[in-house]
Amino acid sequence: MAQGRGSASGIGVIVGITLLALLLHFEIVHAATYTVGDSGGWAFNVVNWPNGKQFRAGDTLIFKYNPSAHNVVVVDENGYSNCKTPDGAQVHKSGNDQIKLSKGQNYFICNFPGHCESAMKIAVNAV
Ligand SMILES: [Cu+2]
Repeated sequence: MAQGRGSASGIGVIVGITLLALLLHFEIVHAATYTVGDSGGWAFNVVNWPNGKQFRAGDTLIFKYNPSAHNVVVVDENGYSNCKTPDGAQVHKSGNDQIKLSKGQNYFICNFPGHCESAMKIAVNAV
């Protein structure tokens, strides 16, 4: 009797763990990772790279570049359009930065002099 109840709750635990694993797997499948610029990386003229792609909030962008030559700055729409770095902007400079997208527009520029003006910037809309 006691043994029967024990194995029944054992099955319940296994079913629970399986469901949890499926849910976690589902989450992983639905959060994508993109290398910005594909094989060219984060570089001049990367501006059109997001065109035609569908991004979701929680997706991760990986920015690969030589950190002595470039950086990645999180900016707002004005910063993106005018290549201006807002006060207190988040600056990434590892050369291999992983940044999660927020819902809505996400703007990134390289703020080394002249780089943003050379189309080293992207605007990514995440749904
Ligand atoms: Cu740069």
